Amino acid sequence: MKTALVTGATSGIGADTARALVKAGWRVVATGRRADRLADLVKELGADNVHACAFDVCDEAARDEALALLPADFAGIDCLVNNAGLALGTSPAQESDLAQWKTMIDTNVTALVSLTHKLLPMLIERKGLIVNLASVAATYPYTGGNVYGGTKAFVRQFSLGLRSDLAGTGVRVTSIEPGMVETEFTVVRTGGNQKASDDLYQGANPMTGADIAETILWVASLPAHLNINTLELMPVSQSFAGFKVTRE
Ligand code: NDP
Ligand code: 8X3
Repeated sequence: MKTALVTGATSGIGADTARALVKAGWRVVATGRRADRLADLVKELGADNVHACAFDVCDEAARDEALALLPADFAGIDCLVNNAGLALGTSPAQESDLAQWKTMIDTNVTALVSLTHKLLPMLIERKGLIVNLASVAATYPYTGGNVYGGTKAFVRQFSLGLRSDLAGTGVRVTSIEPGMVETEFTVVRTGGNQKASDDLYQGANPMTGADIAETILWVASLPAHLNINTLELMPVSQSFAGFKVTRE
């Protein structure tokens, strides 16, 4: 039985990834700040299958303390799903809040890099898999995406760099790059505005957390000689717009 550590398993893509992996026979270490949500997940999926590990990914000491207490059955990590992340704000750069920018960088970049660095020796030993949640925002800029898009471009390029460095180790690395997925993402981004979130997804038939979870499970289930480098997904309703031209 293999074990995956999924960050951000208290909602959205992470929670559904934990569900999909457990259904396919994996053990899951589920992490996130909201301990009550993790407890619900353990209740739903079973304590033999899921171990809850509540910590803020930005707090390395708390993370290390929690991971040091993993029971033996969950202590060997074969797959790291770096999913915890967020966007804050949709303002143009010149009107953005620096504190929000720093929180996105701390969470989406620094914490992801730090956890990856911590688990790399074990992942190499076990010829494991790293799945990083980037975004279409890594590749396609949009107004108000500024630092969020920058963090996701980092995640994408870091994933590809890891592939280069890990050549010969048997460790696989995949950057998953979704477009619009209806989760708590937009509620968080708008500071708790459920209506803004509902309006965004209304009539758009967005992807679901389960759609992305099934994709992650597929990546994790491929034969050991096969690596998906990057995988970009969108709902059919989402596509590309043209360049913007401002005129004098
Ligand atoms: P959700 O808001 O539903 O889930 C985000 C998860 O990240 C939560 O479990 C949250 O847990 C966790 N998280 C955030 N900050 C921290 C922190 N400091 N410490 C620990 N956990 C944290 O959003 P999604 O499921 O949509 O997002 C998951 C990933 O997918 C993100 O990286 C996002 O950027 C990416 N993504 C999302 C898309 C979308 O359209 N929804 C599209 C492309 C990529 P808690 O609050 O309990 O700590
Ligand atoms: C989230 C997708 O398009 O809102 O990563 O940036 S988008």
